[in-house]
Amino acid sequence: MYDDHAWAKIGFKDRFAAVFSGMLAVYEPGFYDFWTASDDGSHLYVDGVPVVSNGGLHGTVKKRGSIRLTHGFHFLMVDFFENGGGAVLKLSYKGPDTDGNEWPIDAFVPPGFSEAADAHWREWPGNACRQNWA
Ligand SMILES: [Ca+2]
Repeated sequence: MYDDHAWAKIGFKDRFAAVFSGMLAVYEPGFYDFWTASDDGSHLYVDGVPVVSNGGLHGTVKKRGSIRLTHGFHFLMVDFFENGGGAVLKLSYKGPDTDGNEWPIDAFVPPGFSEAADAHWREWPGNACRQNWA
């Protein structure tokens, strides 16, 4: 989960875009719900399929999408942009693996936010990119 504080900590304030990707392990196959809650817009793709469409300029809005997943690893990618004011990005999911509960997806966040983890994160190509909006 990234809020204003977390974004600022990695040097992102206003007017930037970021892309995060990672793998989600699915044990029980079936239908899974995914959510993004974001300020401003975001989109979530699972195995390249658009699942959550939460684009546009807005305060924190939470949107859901569903997809059927097989047992195994699935590739998640979320794009996000922030164009002023607050900045929030939260991901969550629910399905057979979560016993019907909505669980946060925080695997994209480096554990501990230590200086070393922050430095490693910044140097990891493709995980976060900065864009100048002239
Ligand atoms: Ca905003």
